[in-house]
Amino acid sequence: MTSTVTIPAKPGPVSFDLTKTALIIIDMQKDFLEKGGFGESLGNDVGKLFKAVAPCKAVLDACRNQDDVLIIHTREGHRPQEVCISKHKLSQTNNCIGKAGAFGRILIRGEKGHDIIPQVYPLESEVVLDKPGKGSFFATDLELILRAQNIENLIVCGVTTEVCVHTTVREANDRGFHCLVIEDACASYIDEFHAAAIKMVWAQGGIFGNVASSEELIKALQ
Ligand code: C5J
Repeated sequence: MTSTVTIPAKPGPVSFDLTKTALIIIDMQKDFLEKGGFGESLGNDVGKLFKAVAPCKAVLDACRNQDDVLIIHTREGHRPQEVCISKHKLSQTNNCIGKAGAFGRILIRGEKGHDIIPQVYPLESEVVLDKPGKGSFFATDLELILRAQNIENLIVCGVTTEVCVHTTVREANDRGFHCLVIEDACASYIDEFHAAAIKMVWAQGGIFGNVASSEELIKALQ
């Protein structure tokens, strides 16, 4: 039985063997999507990210229906002892990390705001990856997991498009993984950054990967 699906995408269609494919959902955490968290403390309108929630959930459900697709959720955050945030201390505006917010200490592991929003909450069987940086490969065992599971392709959703999604796609591309970014299942606080980041993925012959809509992916999986 073949498990290969072809998905219409930019700049051209992609064929993925689902046994070698993982869905990676980036940082769909309260700290980025809800008021009182990290995103809002940087002055962003967190409501902007909500348009990605329904497409992200639809993609997650479609992948859950495929027994073969490995599902990974990432969470950006730091240890309660704040020993792993030196990079953020370099920034004048990111210094809210560790401070008390509406959902506990901002962007700290174990706090309410660090957790994933209920709409796309991980199942026990799914991988949850805590990362201290923007990229999902930096200081995590993601590459080990993907290589051990013979994964070659990544379907990528989440927030924010130009920061953690893009950094992860760039890291993955350099490691030889084929990324398919789901445009409407990603979002940014800044509309033009989302548009530019998406175009950067598929432009120049798909320099970082391919881009499809959630509808295109879900139809191909049916
Ligand atoms: C940011 C992220 N924007 N998940 N993190 O700091 O994109």
